[in-house]
Amino acid sequence: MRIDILTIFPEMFRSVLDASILGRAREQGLLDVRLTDIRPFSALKHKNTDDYPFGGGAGMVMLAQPIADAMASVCGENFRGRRIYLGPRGRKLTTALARELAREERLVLLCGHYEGVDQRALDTCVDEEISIGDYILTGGELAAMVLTDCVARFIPGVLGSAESPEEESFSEGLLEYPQYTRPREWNGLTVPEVLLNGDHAKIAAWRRQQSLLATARFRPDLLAEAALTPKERRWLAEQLETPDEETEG
Ligand code: 21W
Repeated sequence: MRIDILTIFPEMFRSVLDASILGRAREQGLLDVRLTDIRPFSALKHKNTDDYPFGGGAGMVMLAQPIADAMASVCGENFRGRRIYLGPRGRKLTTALARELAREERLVLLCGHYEGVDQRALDTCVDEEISIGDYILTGGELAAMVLTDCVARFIPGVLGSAESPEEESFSEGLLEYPQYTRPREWNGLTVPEVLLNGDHAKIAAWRRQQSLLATARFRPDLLAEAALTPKERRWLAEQLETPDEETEG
């Protein structure tokens, strides 16, 4: 997949794109991320990319012209893919949306900065607006990195076979079970006995129970939609009635 990122701060992206799984995916040619600095596209003498808002008010608004020209330069004639503006009014990014975007040939991500972008650029140059959550950032760059990271995980081959995206948190609508690694005892704290005995059926059952309990405790809103068997629902209701009971092992 190719992802073009249009921004006035391309330098913000380097370490994120080079490190870890994104870095490996790019080395393997599974992901081709191209950064385009919007500023050189400005037709103004001083290469300005923003101006004061008509009608007054605080902050600056990004000019339509440099954005439209930068967009045209990366999209060319027969563009196939989705042109996305990262903005606080957009459709919320979810696992389902990331999975959907990962099937595209190309994505173009437009990052606004300061107070926003001239509406005419949004009306003519982008297909959709996506938000990463209900809080205010200083610009779309961090959101573009979040979206790139989240989408990349669903590109076939990006995750090793040991780390399939399906098995992870939210995929079944439940939170994850707690994890432990060596040493078996650390600062007087031990690892749950069930994980040390090699009984894989028992371990799977314990992890499932822990996922159910964690979800009930931290994100009870998720339980309504989660794929629980009737037996699991009864078991969980029982646990919540008698919360002190020992469930380990
Ligand atoms: C902050 C843009 C505030 C616009 C009147 C009309 C991208 C983001 C962003 C930003 C405003 C995302 C105004 C979650 C985010 C982003 C910067 C509002 C003022 N006054 N996801 N408009 N949260 N934020 N403009 O902030 O660019 S994705």
